[in-house]
This record gives sequence, structure tokens and C-alpha cells, in this order.
Amino acid sequence: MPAPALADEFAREVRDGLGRGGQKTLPCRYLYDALGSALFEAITCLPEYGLTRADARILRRHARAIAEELPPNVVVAELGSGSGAKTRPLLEALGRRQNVTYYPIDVSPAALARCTDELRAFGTVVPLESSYLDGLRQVAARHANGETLAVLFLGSTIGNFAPEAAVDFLWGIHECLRAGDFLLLGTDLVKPAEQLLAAYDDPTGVTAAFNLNLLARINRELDANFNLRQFAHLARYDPDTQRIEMHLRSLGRQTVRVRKAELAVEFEAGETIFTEACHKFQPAQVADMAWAAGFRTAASWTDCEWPFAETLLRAV
Ligand code: AVI
Repeated sequence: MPAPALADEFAREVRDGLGRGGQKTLPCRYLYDALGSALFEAITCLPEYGLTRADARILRRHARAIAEELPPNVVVAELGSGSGAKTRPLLEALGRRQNVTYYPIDVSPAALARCTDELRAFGTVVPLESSYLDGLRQVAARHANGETLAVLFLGSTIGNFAPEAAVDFLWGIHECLRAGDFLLLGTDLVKPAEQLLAAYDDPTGVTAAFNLNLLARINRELDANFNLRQFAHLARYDPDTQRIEMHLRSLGRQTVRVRKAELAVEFEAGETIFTEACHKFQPAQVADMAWAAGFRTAASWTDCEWPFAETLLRAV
């Protein structure tokens, strides 16, 4: 069970998102409890969801080239490392020339334990159980003169932020860096709508389960009575905002009670809860977003099987 303060925050955000007039919303970070994280792992194995494989392929194929862009004495920190499997080729490439210190930052102690086991052969692993920016502040506090910090933010998690929030978040990273430090940013690129829709509404229903689990989590943690069979997963692509939107659509008129949020929510038939936005980028937009947050593009690598970019940014 989550600590009481966290449950209070969850209750408050659920009340704010479902209790308002207009479009109902829920913050996407609550998709990732233990079951949600396991379902996300399953999503990354789906044939229709090429994003994670493209990210890993670029890091595998271009590990040496990326390492060559980084100066000696580089220290690596990764935001949301998970098991660290994707990062291994880069640490191996860096480890051939120096002893690397690697700080994986993640909220999941289980993921950090796996990551430490997986990567300790390639460097000194210092796991930090923390949110992204709090963890990065801890790394910055230990960052010695003469070292260059390279932050990895892979997997196109930046695409789950609204555009302005993405720039604010990149500024938050920038504030932890010194001029000349690096950020390696993974971004999923724009591709045909049918390909994106299949990736976010797979025929096996794994993404639907991932999305519906958010209601199940509210039932479990906030004593609610969502009937999951009365909601359906919906993914749409908006070409103007270049984003996939995930929603949960009410299949009929219904009232749901969320006791720990002191809330009764009325749903019309067909009304939706907006649960996640997944923005896709043109390469020039990645450079512009980074520029607005105090970074300049040093190099970039793309995958040709599934358009995805790994962009190395230098803090100015
Ligand atoms: C974590 N994030 C980059 C995923 C994405 O593709 O935006 C989350 C996801 N949602 C549904 N499928 C995957």
C-alpha cells in the first residue's frame, strides 16, 4: 500500500481530474503501479509497438559513436533507468576506455536492483531510488570538477509531457548541469497514423489492459467502484498536435463513487477520461524544444525501421 501522504495526493488528483466540468482527465503517471509497470513491459514486447526496440537498436548500433562524442571522465546518470538493459552497450563502449560511474535513477527499488546486477560488470553503479529531478540533484551534488555529466532520458518519455511542460522539464535537467554537460534524449518520431494507432490499440488488448488498470488502481487504493466492463480503451491520433491520445470511454450512463476522494462522478454514455498523451516529433522540433531549454544539438542518430531519434544535446 502507498504511504498515506502519497495516497492523499492521488485522491486529490483524482478529485481534480474527475470532479471538474468539461473533459475528465487522470494523470498518466498513475498508470505505473506494479501491475501497470508489468503491463507496460508487455507493451514493449508487442510487434505493433516498435518504439522500445528502436530505442534499444540505436543504442546498440551506435554505442561507439555516441561514446566517442563524450569526453573522457564522463559520469552517466539515467532518468527512469528501469532494468538498464538498453544502456548496457553504451556503458560497455565507455567502459573500454575508462572506469565509468553510472547513476540509475528510478522510483522502483526492484528495477534498480535488477539494473545494478545487470550493469555492475561495466562500471561503478550507484542506484538512486528517487524521482527524476530529485535524483539528478543528488548526482549534481556529487559531480566533481573535471568530470562531465551525461544524462540519459530515453524511451521518448518526454513525449508524455505537454509541450510547455516538456520544455520546463528539460530546463529542470539543465539547472542540474554545467555548461558542456550532455543530455541524450530519446524521441519517437512522427509516422503514419495507422502505424501509431496499431501501436497504441494492439489487437491482443495489452494496451487496453494497461489503460483500464488505472481504474482498477483507483478501486484498489481509493476504495472506488468502477466497473471495468463498463469502460473501453480508446486511442486516437491528432495530426495537428502530433499526439496519440489515450482515453477510457464510458459504455453507458453511470455514477461511480471514489470514497477516499469523497467523490461521486456521473458519466454520460460515450463520455471519456483522457489518461495519456504520447507526442511524436519531427527531428527539427526536437532541436527547437532542446534549444528553448538551453541545449544545443551535438549529434543525432535515427532508426530506419521505426522512426525514432536519439539526440545528443550539449548544455550551454
Ligand atoms: C512511457 N511512454 C514513452 C509510452 C509511450 O509510448 O508514450 C507509454 C505508453 N502508453 C501506451 N503505450 C505506451
